[in-house]
Amino acid sequence: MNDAWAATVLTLFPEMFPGPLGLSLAGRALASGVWKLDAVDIRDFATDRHRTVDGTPSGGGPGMVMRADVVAAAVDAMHSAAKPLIYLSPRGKRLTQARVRALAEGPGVTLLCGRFEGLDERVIEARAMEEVSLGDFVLSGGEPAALALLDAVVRLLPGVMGAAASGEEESFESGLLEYPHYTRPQVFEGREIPEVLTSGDHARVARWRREEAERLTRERRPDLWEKFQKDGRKSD
Ligand code: 9WO
Repeated sequence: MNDAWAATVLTLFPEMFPGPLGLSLAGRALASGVWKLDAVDIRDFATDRHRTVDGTPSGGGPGMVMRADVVAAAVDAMHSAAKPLIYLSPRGKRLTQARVRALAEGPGVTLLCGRFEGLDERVIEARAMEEVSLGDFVLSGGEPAALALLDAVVRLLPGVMGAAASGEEESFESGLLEYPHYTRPQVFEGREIPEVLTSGDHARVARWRREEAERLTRERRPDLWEKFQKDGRKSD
């Protein structure tokens, strides 16, 4: 399948991939060629016999820094300019569902996973990398974030999740949190399924779900609620 969505991951731990993405729906889509994954060991681009990829921080301080020349060699060998080049970093722009959808609609992505204290700043600048963050926390490396980003994108690719994904996306695309979900048993530890959901009245169900999504967004994410109201006013 020539036009499969193609992910290239540059990492010091290629054995971390596909990891969980090799299972379930993403794994089946990978096996059937809906998407492609090439996990590349940055260490293969080291130039010395010790395969050195890092150095002590200039100016002193803890940890080690990934060398610009080695990272640049890996990017230049493996990255196609037709795809976004993303460095997973706590400093990055927060990933949103809209950006995930945009990535899914493109040809693929090159993801750069840092380790140690991160990359020499000069390679981030020289290769015009886009820094993306999944949230305000620090992992031991970019790989878990890369796996999460790829999961979010792959589930949106045609034929991977079907209606479930499109249904769920509406709430995020509309800027609201997901409404509550229920299924049998009818009673769980004395807690009933809300009557409206077993009423058979689809209009009432849709109204209840929208109201719940708005209530949860107001209560839990006032930032999203404020944006939703502004966007709603714009589209009025
Ligand atoms: C390591 C370190 C060691 C000693 C003192 C300070 C230190 N800071 C770091 C550090 O921030 N390492 C990062 C590890 C460098 C970039 C790759 N790593 C990473 C990416 N951690 N967390 C992310 C990440 C990526 C996307 N969204 C959230 C977090």
